[in-house]
Amino acid sequence: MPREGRLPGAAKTDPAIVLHVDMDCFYASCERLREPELAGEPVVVGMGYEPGETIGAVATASYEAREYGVESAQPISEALDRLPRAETNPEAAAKGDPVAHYRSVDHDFYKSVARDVKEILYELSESVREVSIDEAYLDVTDRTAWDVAEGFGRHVKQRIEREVGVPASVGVAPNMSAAKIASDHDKPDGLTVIPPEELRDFLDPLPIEDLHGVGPKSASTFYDLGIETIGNLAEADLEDITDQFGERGRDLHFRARGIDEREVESRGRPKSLSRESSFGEPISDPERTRERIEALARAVATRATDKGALYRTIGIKVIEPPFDLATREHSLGGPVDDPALVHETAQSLFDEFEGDPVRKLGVRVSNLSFADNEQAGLEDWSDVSETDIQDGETDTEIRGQASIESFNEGE
Ligand code: TTP
Ligand code: MG
Repeated sequence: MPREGRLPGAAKTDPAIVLHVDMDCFYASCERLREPELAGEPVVVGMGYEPGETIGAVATASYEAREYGVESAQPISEALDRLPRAETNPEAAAKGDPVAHYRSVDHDFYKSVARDVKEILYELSESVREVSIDEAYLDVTDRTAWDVAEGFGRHVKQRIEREVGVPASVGVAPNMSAAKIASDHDKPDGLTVIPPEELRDFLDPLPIEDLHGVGPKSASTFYDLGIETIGNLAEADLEDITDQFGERGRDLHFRARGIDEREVESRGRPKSLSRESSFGEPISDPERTRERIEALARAVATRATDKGALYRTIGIKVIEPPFDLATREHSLGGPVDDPALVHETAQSLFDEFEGDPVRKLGVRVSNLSFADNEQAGLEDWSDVSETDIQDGETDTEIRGQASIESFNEGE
């Protein structure tokens, strides 16, 4: 049976494994990196703040400082009311009264630390979506499997901690929206894994504000509608929600139901574009493999055309039972945008496997070049604010249509 919200056929694409990394109290953790004596101490990093002054706003506070009500965007003067400066209040510090260490934002230093973290992330996946200095999504579908996803997430955290020295929270889930919720779920130093079959049960009881894209304003509109949890939204009538929130409401409603078709795409130019899907049971019927190759080739070629990408190499990936992976590719004399050729080449590369039982098939174009020689045309939906979510939605629709068309085998 197709999963809720998916049209027949589209359900055959494997659930992705998406990992979201969000560094803990990032600027404060960076300060601790160069001043290890700040470990375990309340630390406040101020924007527009100069040492000894009371001007500026809190960029971030360590979790120890948050316990005293210090939070991002608060005026430094207010933070100082809650937590006086450690340096100028040695008696208070000696008595054990709460005090904090105040530091000014040093953006260049934080960027260099972030670069080291991102370098690790790029080693872990080809699809890394950076959304801010301390946050990124990774598609790790090809690097792990659900039954070992927790170990993989732990490995990511440990690598960052060991090689860079700053703590991260990691979420692993079948889509971007849920992965973001997962990384937030157990901060700091958290690791939350939500396998596909547990997604709805996980999301349902969470407060509606936990859904990314629901700020305080939207939350209060949701309360007015009697919607307090993500589960309430999932059960709500889609039309009521779009009446209130427009198209953005549609996205939120889908995400509440555990559906988010956005793909994790690296910013800038992709190195390759691929599409793969698996068969429930291994199949060897040439008619069915041919149909599937045609659908995958069409999906990949359409994406390339949409992005203005020309390709010089066309390849396939074949997984035979139990898990034997084979790849074949063919390089052309020059870059092309030729959907028929993608199909024809993929099929002829598959000829040697025809008749063998196949568990999974993929088609890839690589060696990409871009006709416009510009970054423009690549979607940029950085998923950080309530408005940005609308961009994501456009993309979802385009992708949604592509996959419905491509995988509509009527199974
Ligand atoms: P966040 O990831 O939002 O916050 P954080 O990493 O400090 O804390 P958390 O453990 O909850 O993830 O933002 C990353 C950095 O961006 C943060 O360290 C400082 C900066 N920032 C600001 O400068 N101003 C702000 O209002 C916020 C929210 C963040
Ligand atoms: Mg963070």
